[in-house]
Amino acid sequence: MAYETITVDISDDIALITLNRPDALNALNPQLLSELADALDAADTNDKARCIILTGSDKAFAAGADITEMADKSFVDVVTNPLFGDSFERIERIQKPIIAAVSGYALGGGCELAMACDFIIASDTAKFGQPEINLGVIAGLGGSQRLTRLVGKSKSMDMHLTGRFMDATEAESAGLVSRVVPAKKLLDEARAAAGKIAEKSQLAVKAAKDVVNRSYETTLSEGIRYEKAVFQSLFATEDQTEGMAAFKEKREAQFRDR
Ligand code: DAK
Repeated sequence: MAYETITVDISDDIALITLNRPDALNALNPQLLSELADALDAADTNDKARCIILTGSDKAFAAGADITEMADKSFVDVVTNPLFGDSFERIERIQKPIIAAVSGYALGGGCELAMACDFIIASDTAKFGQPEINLGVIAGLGGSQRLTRLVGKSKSMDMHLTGRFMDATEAESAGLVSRVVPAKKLLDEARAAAGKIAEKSQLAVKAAKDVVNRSYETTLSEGIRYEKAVFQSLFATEDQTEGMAAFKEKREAQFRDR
């Protein structure tokens, strides 16, 4: 499919989706989010993609929702015609792992998009923030909920109330990102991580994503109960038999996603 605001490259079992509105620092608008949701849906059902990387440019992962397209909206406009339709919800429903590879600015909706991915690998130039307060509004794509769960109330409040940016070092120590790498190595590192994931049984990968995400939605005891049931279900797969046999035989497992 031809996209105008993103590019998609599928190779080596990895779908690399790059946000591509350079003139606006990849600001999110309805077209971009809709194309992104379409591309993610396509990758989710494409056997050639076993892991997805979402990235932007060196200067910006995404500098937020497009302010110029929002500026003239009224309360009635945003209530009756939600800016992004159901695109963000579609992105949140993707089953394959999505790694956000973030360089430069990830602000407002851009930070929220990165957090909606499964984990974030940041370059040492990355800057995260929820600066909507500077525009007289607040986060609108889950930032108040996801950032708070990731970094705790104090730092989340700080970010949302002052609008300050967090650099990559702070983001790593706060738990917002999983690792920080030199900017030049960002995509290599993301590809290496995606490659590792692509080698695994995709049944186990899907299950792991599912149970970790469940921890955000439920109590500890219910989450543990759910994890146990999903764990047990994997003993119905050939990949469990193969994975454990390979360990015993001291060889690499050959997973077949069955
Ligand atoms: N929107 C539109 N254009 C943007 C943009 C944005 N968010 N961010 C940058 N640009 C544009 C700039 O206007 C500029 O365009 P030209 O003037 O060249 O035409 C170009 O990108 C380069 O930006 P700068 O010249 O400003 O570059 P600098 O290096 O000087 O500064 C910056 C980089 C990232 C610090 C600065 O651009 C900046 O502060 N940008 C705005 C960051 C921001 O406030 N982000 C939060 C946006 S509000 C919703 C849910 C969620 C949301 C909305 C609705 N619903 C559910 C309905 C989310 C809201 C937000 O994200």
